[in-house]
Amino acid sequence: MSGMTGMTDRRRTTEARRMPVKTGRPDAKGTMRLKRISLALLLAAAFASATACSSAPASTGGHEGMDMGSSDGKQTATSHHGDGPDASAEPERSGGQAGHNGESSHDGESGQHGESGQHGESGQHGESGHDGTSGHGGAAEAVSTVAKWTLSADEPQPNEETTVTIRVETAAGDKVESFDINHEKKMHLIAVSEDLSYFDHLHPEYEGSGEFKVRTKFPRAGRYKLIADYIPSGGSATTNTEWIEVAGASAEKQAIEPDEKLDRTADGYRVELTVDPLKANKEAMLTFKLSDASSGEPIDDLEPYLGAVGHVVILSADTEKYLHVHPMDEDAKGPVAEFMTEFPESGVYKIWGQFQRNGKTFVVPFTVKVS
Ligand SMILES: [Cu+2]
Repeated sequence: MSGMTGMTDRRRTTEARRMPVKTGRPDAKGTMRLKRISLALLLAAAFASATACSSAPASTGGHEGMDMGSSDGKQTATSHHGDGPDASAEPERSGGQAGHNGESSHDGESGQHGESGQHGESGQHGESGHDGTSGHGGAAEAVSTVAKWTLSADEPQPNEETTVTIRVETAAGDKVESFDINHEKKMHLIAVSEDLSYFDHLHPEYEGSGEFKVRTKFPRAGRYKLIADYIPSGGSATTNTEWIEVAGASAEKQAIEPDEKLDRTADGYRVELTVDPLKANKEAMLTFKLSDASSGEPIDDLEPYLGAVGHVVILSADTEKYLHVHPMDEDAKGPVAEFMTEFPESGVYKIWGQFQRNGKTFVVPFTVKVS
């Protein structure tokens, strides 16, 4: 845990900039926002590491940009594209935001859920990350923000309720009061164990003055990565990440191996996934097909969850690349749900599909190897 607080101090300040190209610099905590350009660009950008504007519009900009690889992991570039269809609609916008439409407001909820990672809720939103505040040419004023993370315990214990507080400020340390609702929430928080065996999707509650809180439990000792997605009003979709450490002897990490077959059963549902193509830097269609695990009947009455038929979160095996994807048709009900995305580079990725039916959300994980 030292991590958390320690970092705060070192965070550097970055001011909001309006340069045309933003760099994906992780301001301190790795805030990066991507602007949403087209899907493809976005993605590419997100992960390309520094690129200049000219070369890639969405580029992550600068140098400091996304090095996602940074050891402290703080910066994740997220990209979310995901929101499929509209992605291209708002070129100047920042990543994620555009995509979502469905936001209604509820913010409030928050919270919590679970611990188990398994069902988290889902929500999504996407944003992306670079910092780009305004982006290219954007005329809008952009707000560049950072997150300061605090845990209720210096050393959270496994399975013990822990409150995570995320304070969003401008890079200069000023308060940020207002956040856009994205997929029904002001903030979406993804928590994963380092080996990606644990996944949760939480919605911290906004308490005003830029502060969000959520209570959760981390099931085992070891490191967890927390990824907060939000849109400061007037700014663009932002992703801030933080590593935390849960006390105790770490259990053995599970290897992150690609699934032999993208067909699995969870919560009584059989879910078959196809990814076409499983290649980096190409638009890839993720198609989930759901049926009742026992009867084989197709599931055609999925319910919207956070404004869409499903939400997909994708992380590279090293946790550095984070994609948040929304369905092509948010109003679909199954048995098929399609999502368009683009893997930024080859490698192993874990994909969590989140759906809701009969008032209950469920999560189905898959691991793929992208060539
Ligand atoms: Cu969410």
